Amino acid sequence: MITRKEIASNLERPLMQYTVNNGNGYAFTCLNYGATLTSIMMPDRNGIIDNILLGFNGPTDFLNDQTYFFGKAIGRVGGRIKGGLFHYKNQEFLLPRNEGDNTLHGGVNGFHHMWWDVSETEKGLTFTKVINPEMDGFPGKLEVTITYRWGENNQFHVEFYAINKSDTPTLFNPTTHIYFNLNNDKLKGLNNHKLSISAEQLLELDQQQIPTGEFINVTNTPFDFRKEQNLSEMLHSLKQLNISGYDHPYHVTGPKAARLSNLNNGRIVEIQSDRNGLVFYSLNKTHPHIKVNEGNHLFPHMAVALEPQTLPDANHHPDFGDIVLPANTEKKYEITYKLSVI
Ligand code: FUC
Repeated sequence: MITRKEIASNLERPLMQYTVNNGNGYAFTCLNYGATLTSIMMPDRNGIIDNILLGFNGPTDFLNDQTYFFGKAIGRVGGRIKGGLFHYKNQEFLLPRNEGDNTLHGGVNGFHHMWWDVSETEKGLTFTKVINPEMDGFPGKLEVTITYRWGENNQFHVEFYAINKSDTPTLFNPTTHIYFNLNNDKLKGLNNHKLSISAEQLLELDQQQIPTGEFINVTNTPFDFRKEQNLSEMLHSLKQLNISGYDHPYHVTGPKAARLSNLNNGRIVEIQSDRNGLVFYSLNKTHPHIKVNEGNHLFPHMAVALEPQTLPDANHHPDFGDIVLPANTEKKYEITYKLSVI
């Protein structure tokens, strides 16, 4: 069942909120701005139904955010692009720079900052947009479709499809920026969480968090999540090395990218994707005046973002994967979140 309501009418477009209920306590809610996922509700072991995502306190707080990207669709390209540059054959394209000289999460006018047309399907929603270079600063006219839908056994599916409807090449490496906190009481932060990531390597980053091109082996480091690990303990060991938290691209092998579970209440989220990267961000820097969910103040490590994508800055590193969408070509990506309780 799908319900919709208008949240605000005094904006460029009416801000609409949609809830897609899958029954038995499972439901997701999103906005037509940023294709933002504001909640995924699910039960725990004791039958308590709660939102497993972290996001702003009120739906209008999601407007204009350029810092946290809570629940946002990210594109055309997730992560950082060195120098905000894209070279193709003999051409050079200047991309929107929004973090020093670099491009982050599609620039200020990326997917997260756009109004989307929404249509309802049987168990989901489809967001569509025709994006011209004047709108976001990337080359090429891109027709984008994002789908959020329920599948079998409470699997939540995210699908990205784009077709380059121009004679100019462009880049396409979208992701979602949902942050998970599986506790009912979000003030418990990442306590009680266990995480595994199917990766033997992560990318080395420079001072500006741009990949150097080198891979680092996780063995004997606090980056080793091949076996599931207690997240709070791992954050503690990272701090012993004077690293404030996780903000790292993992090189994942196989379709099962990661698994997050809660020791206390039995909630499990398994993330599957067709990409070779997963950015693990433990929400390291926060402003204390920000209010989230039911009105609590945001604090560091209150939730975790696990962003499946092709390894960041791939357009400068052929061995990271291919994110170029040449003229008149199309591409589809899929992320599945398997939700369950033990
Ligand atoms: C992640 C990080 C960034 C940024 C953003 C909100 O993708 O890699 O550092 O802070 O999320």
